[in-house]
Amino acid sequence: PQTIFRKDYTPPSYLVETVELGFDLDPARTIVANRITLRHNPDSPSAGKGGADLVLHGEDIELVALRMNGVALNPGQYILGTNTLTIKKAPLNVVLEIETICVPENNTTLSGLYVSNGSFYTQCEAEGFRRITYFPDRPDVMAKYTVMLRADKEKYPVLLSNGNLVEEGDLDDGRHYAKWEDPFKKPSYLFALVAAKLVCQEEKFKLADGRDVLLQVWVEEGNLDKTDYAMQSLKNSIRWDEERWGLELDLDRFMIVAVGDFNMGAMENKGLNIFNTKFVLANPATATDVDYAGIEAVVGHEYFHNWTGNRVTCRDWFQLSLKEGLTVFRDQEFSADMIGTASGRAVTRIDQVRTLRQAQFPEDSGPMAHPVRPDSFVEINNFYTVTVYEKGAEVVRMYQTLLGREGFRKGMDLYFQRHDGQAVTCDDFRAAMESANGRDLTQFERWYSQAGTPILTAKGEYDADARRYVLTLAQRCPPTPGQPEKQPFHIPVAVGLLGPLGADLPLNQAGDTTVVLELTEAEQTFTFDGIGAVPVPSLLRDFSAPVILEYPYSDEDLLHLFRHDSDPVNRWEAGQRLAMSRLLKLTAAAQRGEELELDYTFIAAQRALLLDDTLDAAFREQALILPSESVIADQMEVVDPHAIHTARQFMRRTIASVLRTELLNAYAANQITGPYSPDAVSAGKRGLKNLALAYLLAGKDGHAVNMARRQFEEATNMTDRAAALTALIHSGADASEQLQAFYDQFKGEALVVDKWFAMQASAPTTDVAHVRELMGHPAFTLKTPNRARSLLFSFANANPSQFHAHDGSGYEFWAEHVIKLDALNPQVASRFARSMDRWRRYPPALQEHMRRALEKVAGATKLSNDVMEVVSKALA
Ligand code: BAL
Ligand code: ZN
Repeated sequence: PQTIFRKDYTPPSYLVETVELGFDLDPARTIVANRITLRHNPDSPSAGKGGADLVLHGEDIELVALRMNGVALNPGQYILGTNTLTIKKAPLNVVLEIETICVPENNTTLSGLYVSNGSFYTQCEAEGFRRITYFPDRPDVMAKYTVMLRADKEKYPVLLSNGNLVEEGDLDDGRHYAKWEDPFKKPSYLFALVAAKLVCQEEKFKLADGRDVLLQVWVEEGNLDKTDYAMQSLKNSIRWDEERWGLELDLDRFMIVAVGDFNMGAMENKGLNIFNTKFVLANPATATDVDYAGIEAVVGHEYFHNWTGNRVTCRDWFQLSLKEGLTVFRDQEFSADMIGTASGRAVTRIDQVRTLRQAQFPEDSGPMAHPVRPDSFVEINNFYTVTVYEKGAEVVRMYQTLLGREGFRKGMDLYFQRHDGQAVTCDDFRAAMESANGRDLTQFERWYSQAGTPILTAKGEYDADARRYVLTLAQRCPPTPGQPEKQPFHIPVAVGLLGPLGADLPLNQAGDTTVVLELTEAEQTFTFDGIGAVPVPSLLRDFSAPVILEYPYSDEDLLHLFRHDSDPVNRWEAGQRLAMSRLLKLTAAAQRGEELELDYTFIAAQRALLLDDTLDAAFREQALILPSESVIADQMEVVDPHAIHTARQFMRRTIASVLRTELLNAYAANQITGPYSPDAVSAGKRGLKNLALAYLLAGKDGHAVNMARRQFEEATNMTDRAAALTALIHSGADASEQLQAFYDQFKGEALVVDKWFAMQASAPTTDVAHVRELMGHPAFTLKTPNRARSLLFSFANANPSQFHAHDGSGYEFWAEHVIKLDALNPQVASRFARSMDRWRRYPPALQEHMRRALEKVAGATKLSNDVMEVVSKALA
């Protein structure tokens, strides 16, 4: 496979002015008529040469006819490559008429035009449009689109595309048509169509400028009762974008469509967002609090792309984080603002930190490590990563931390002013931030160009006579593939100092109790005067930079921070550090076969937290969740998944038995009566209650089993029902009756069946044989990504002690299914392939099994570029 490099970017030879697409939709044979007007790009390298080669992309489509400027071209006048169509020495102005055929019903890749449950949907980002028609399929070619859809009226009563509906009517052969016009120029990756049997919830909505817009949420019949939250989230998103950023909806109509077969979470096609059902459908009976929060975030995310992604798009795919990092940051801020309280914001921030540690830090130190703005790729679909998205969002957040909210907003305003309607780069974004604030952010660029998680070390010295505290900060960043040496980053480090009684000390004349230090060198010292007693530093408040912080905290320091830090994120962090140090010791003891013991200090701190009614339930829940097995694994030189599991289970069991009374009280005190509401306070209470239940079950408490069974039966919402069932299964209690009842009740709800598979796949008692058995269940299919993820991914990523079985059977299972999935859907297969990224961190015996499994995949015939890139980088 060919590697594509960022440094090789050249502007397109031809620009497209208009695109007129005609679709005769038929699952077995869809005819696409495409009329494009192009003109030679005066800014391309071929300028002034009287024309150039016109190269169009195309994949898996059959060319039927080709005309240029009204004249049919015969095969001698163009070159049909595997995935390109080239017209040599084309004139400066070209009208191309291209007719192609594709077969949507055979398209299991879910990229391009495909069929899901009998209806047509598209997915074009990143390079799916070329699977629909020949086109210069790159984001810097922006054009205006008109789309005519024709299809059988009974089977496909709803015909949707981007922009505004300008005409519709019947044809004489049982078919009908709809014509759509998108008034805005867009890159081809934002094209979409839907031809389906759907119903919608719709509403007129008034924008800030007084215009009325039509909002629609389209779903399959029978799901209309699950669209309220998506609609509410859409309205909240529109309002929030107006209020926080002054950005208004630019279309008369905005549509969301839910589809059951979808590779990603959702897609921001202009005016026609297509969503995985997972991020649209919810009612209290089928969706959990986490699902509701996901819907709010993803509806927001896709809507916010309308400005950050669509109006201003990416010049090339290396710039993906320009739109994704920024839009994740925007959706994070949206979710936080929707909660409103400072403690609620902190809980969302803790969740973000957890995701970074769980997924991004490991990526940054593994074989697929890449900068937020990658320098090369084989398959762009492999770069829709936690680094580009979540670390990218951290990079955007750091601008705001460095420039302040107002300064950041000025930068955003200037970015839109300069680049509306353009395809630009991460450097353009940085330049807008610089110009709007009169700041030099040259060094900040390294966050885009250097991969790896920086390690920040801190040392404090207190001089009692001088009443002075000196903080020394140093940074280093480990090597990553292709980047052996790193230059210092520009790191905002938010710092507070806690006095002996736990109060924040004033840090300057102005009395600020948190200051943002800017670390730009390999090492720097910062001095605080007027400090009356030896302080405990609260470093990296609100997780002000995506780094690993090393500071020689004593247990006393951590307990002090855990009890008193005014920054809730660092309060949580202190608890995680206390837990982690013990988990690592317990893991080592388990490896040596010693008896395990947990000190009372730690449990006492947990007890105090559990009893502290001044804290929100949501925060207490976060603070009681122990670091996950994979986060513990990340702290170990050589990972022992079995010892980690033993240690963590021991800790949960011990907490459960010592704090039984407190947990029972928390369970009782956080019951909610009345109708279900997904608001943060209620969700927090359910979260704490259900965590208490899971602990009690982990403690092998017979009474807890009955409590969980009762909760399962009496639950009035999915959050409580699924939590009870999961806790039962994961504790090893007999839950066969409940599992069957759950399945019988919800077998018609695909998203709930996904949960049913996932909770079993992630149970520590579920081994490979059991997973294979579950694959034989009539409800299982590899073809639907959500279903494949619910069973296979959950097993490989959320059940480490079984996936890493000593005999290598987990890895054999992995190899077999990477290959099977790849034949259907390379994007999904390649995600699954990444479960083996960290194989070199395991003991030699496991490594040997893993290497064999990787080699088996690498040696498979007809492997996609997607999977090939992942496994070859893993083996390199
Ligand atoms: N652009 C792909 C899906 C998303 O990030 O919204
Ligand atoms: Zn996005």
